[in-house]
Amino acid sequence: MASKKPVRVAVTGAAGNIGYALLFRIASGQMLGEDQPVILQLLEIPVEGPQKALKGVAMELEDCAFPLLQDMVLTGEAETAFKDANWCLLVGSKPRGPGMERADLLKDNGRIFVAQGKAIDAVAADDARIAVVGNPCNTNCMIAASQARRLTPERFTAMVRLDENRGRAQLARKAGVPVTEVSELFIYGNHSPTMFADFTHARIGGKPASDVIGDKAWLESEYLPTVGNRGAVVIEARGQSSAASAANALIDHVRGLTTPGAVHSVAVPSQGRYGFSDGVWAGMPVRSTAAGYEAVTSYAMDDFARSKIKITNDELVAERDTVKEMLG
Ligand code: NAX
Repeated sequence: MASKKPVRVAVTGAAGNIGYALLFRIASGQMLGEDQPVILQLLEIPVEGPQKALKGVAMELEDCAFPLLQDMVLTGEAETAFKDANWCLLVGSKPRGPGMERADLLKDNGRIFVAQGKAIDAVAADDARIAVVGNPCNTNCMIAASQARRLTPERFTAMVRLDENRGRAQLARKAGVPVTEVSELFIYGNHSPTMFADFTHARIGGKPASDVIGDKAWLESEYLPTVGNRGAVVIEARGQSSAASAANALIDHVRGLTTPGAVHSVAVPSQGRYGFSDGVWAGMPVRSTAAGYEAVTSYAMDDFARSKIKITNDELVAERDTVKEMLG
């Protein structure tokens, strides 16, 4: 059997924590399939420490002797990392430092995504798809997409899959059932504590989750903040932000987008769906197709859900206003 043409996967922030939990899974075939060869194109900031760390990660990848890993490119140049890339996984970004305002974080990271959006549009493959993880990921994704003239906005997605996975796990735990019993739990809006984990349409064992849980107050006042603040609680416990679970969610995000028929939460250009402002990238359910994906627009939202969507939309609009001079 002739082997498949390798897929080029560019990963930024490759020597970081998420990178370390991610690259080995991509190279072993967990993201794109066990018969799909890959070439990893790894970007780190062009200074000695991160570049040295990147070499160490590459040595470990080599030492795994993964049959699917055909080649690796290690670089500090975005144009080299994204050259002919079929997938661009934008993980690297600047962490929020002590005393740093959120607006400063938005602007500092915005500059990274302006440059990377331009580079991707210039050199990535015609079928390139982009997944943004680096925070604030919805707005960074919007900034990168706004630089593109060749690649369409729909190709740029941001990750809310970790939030979906967290939301499913918390519902399963409360109901005392395996996580596989939870379905139709989708994330709307921003990857931030304002996100809306829509329990109103979620199902447990095929029945409405709210009937199975039978505790509306818990769903509204405990469940939503638990899912929304989970990242902060993990940082508090671990002293570092979620890395393995974030890498796992990115594997799920890409696998979902490459599995026609899969329905899953992805932050996409909202196009005014579900009451989100046109032009922001908002989490919502999408159904993957052979050609890409289509948003699932069939869920009717009640007043409670609409009020939650308004809060997260207002935050996305405020973020967009903060970075408006960076939008190409
Ligand atoms: P780390 O600080 O461990 O790693 C980030 C790496 O990116 C560093 O090695 C750094 O040198 C590199 N980097 C910074 N700027 C770069 C640039 N311009 N080009 C290439 N590389 C660059 O962070 P890590 O824990 O790996 O998290 C990465 C990002 O994911 C952060 O922004 C984090 O906030 C975000 N997260 C997003 C999540 C989501 O669900 N969307 C959840 C997990 C995580 O918090």
